[in-house]
Amino acid sequence: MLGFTKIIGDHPPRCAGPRGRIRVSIEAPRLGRTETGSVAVGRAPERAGILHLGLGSFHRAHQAVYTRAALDRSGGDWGIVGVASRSSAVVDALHAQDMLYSVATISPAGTAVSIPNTHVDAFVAATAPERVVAGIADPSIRVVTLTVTENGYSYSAATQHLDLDDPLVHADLSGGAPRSTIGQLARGLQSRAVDGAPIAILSCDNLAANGRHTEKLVREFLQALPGSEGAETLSYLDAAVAFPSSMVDRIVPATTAAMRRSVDAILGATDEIPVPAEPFTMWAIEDRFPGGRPDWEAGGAVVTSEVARYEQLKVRLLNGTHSLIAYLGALRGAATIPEAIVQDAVASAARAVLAAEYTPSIEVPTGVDVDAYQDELFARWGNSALGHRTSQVGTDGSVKLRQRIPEPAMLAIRRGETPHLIALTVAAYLSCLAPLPGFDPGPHAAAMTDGARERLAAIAASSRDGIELARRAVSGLRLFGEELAGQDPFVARVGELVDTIRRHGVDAAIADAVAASTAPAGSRP
Ligand code: CS2
Repeated sequence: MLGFTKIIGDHPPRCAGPRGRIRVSIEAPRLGRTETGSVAVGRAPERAGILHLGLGSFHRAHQAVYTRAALDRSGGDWGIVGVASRSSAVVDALHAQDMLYSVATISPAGTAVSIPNTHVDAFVAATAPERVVAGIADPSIRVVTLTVTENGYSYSAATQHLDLDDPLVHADLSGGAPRSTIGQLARGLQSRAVDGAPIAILSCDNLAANGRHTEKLVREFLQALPGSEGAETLSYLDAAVAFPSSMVDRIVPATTAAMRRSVDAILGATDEIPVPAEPFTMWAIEDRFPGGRPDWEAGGAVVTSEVARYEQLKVRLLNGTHSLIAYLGALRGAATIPEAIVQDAVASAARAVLAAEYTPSIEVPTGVDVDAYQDELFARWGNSALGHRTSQVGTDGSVKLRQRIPEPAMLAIRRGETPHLIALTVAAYLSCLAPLPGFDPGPHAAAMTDGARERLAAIAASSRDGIELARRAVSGLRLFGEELAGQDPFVARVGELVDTIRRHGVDAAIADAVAASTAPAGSRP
C-alpha cells in the first residue's frame, strides 16, 4: 500500500490543529514513565531483540514506530537497543526520560503526537565501542538495523569498494575496538561466529541495493584481515547471516526549538528530543531474517521480493528530485523545500527530471501507480508545516548524489539522450558547494555541509569557467563514479549550465535544461 497516513499504534495520539489553543505551563514536567502527558503509551518491551546503529531522528520516526505497531499486534522480545555513533545528546535524554520520546506527525491540517516506547537501552558507540561488538555477538539480538547515512559505510565513491585508505577502516583492521560501522559489524559478527547464532543485518539507508552493498563491504573487511583471521567468520556469514535489502521512506526534518515548544504544548510534558515527521511513511523489506523479525507489517511495511524496484523508485524519483529542488531552491533564496517547490521554475525542473530522466529509468514495483506516486511526491514536498530545509537536503551531496544520479544518467546516455536535468542537478550542486570566483550562491548554500567541500572549493578557486570546474570535479575527482567521469558531452553540459547559472542566473539555466529535455525527439541533443 502506498501513501498511508495513519498514526501507528493502538493508542490514539493527541492532536492540535494549526490554531490549537492548548497551553503548556512553564513548569511542565519532564516526559518519563510516570509522566506521559496526554498521550497513551504502549507497554515497554521487556527484552531487546534488535540492536540499532545510528540513533538519529529518522530511526526514531521510522523503524521504532513500525516496531511499536509490531509489538502492539504480535508482541515478541523486540525491544531496541539504540546506539548513537558519537553524540550523547539523544542517549542522555532517553535515559533521563525512561527511554521515551515523541514523534510529531506534522501536516498543514495539524500535528499529532505519539510515543513509540520501543527502546530498552541506549549508549554511544564512540565511548563504549566494545559494547557494540558485545551487542552484535549477544544471541538474544536477532536483527541489527542501521541508519548511519550514505556517509557511514566507508566505501570509495569511485570504486564502490571498501575504502581501505579510510583512517577508521585502517585502524579497525589492525585491531582494537572498532570505530567504523563496517568494522563494528565485522568485529561483532566475528565474535558472534563462535556461537553461530543466526542474525540479519538490515541496512535502512538510501543506498542502492543496501543489503548487498553492506554485505559486500563487511566481506571485504573480513577478507582484508591479516592471514586467515577472517576465514571462519566468512563461513559463518555463508551459513547464518542475511543482509536483506530495504527501502525506507519518511521525510524527517531537523527538530527546531519552535517544534519542541509545540510538541510540549500538545503533550503537556517536556520532551527534549521530539522528532518531527511527515504523515507519509513507507518501508519495503526483503524477507530474509534467519533469526526471526518483528511483525513490521502491522505498521504497514511491505514485505516483498521487489525491494530493488522500490529502492529505485524512491532513491531516484523522491531523493534525486529532492536534491534538484534543494540546490535550485537554495540558489533562488528558498530556505525550505516547500518554499522552493511552489516556485514555477523549480516545479518545472522537478516535473521534467521525473518525466524525462527518472521515471524512464526504473521498473515500477507491481501494484504501484507511478503517476499517483509522483502526484503524492509534490504534495509531500509542498508540506509547508514541516519546514524541511533546503540546506538539510543539500548537505552531503557528494555521497547522496552518487546514489541518485549516475545510473539514470547512464541509462539516458545509452539511449542516445543527454540527461539535461541531471546535468542541471550537478551544475546546481557545484554552484552551491564550489562557487566560481565572484559568484555568491547565498546563505542556504553556505549552510550545506559536505565532505568534498574543501576539495571542490580548491578546484573552483583555480578554475577559469564552469567547463573546467565540471571537468576537474566530475571527471578528475570521479565524484559520481567512473562511468559518468568518462562521459565528456555530459560533463561539458554540466559546465555549460554552471556558466549559465553564474552569468544569467539560475532561472535561465532551468529554462535551458527544461527546453532541451522537452524538445521533440529527434531535435534533442
Ligand atoms: C532527503 C532524504 O536529505 C535528503 O537528501 O532526500 O533525507 C529524504 O527526506 C528521505 O529519504 C525521505 O524518506
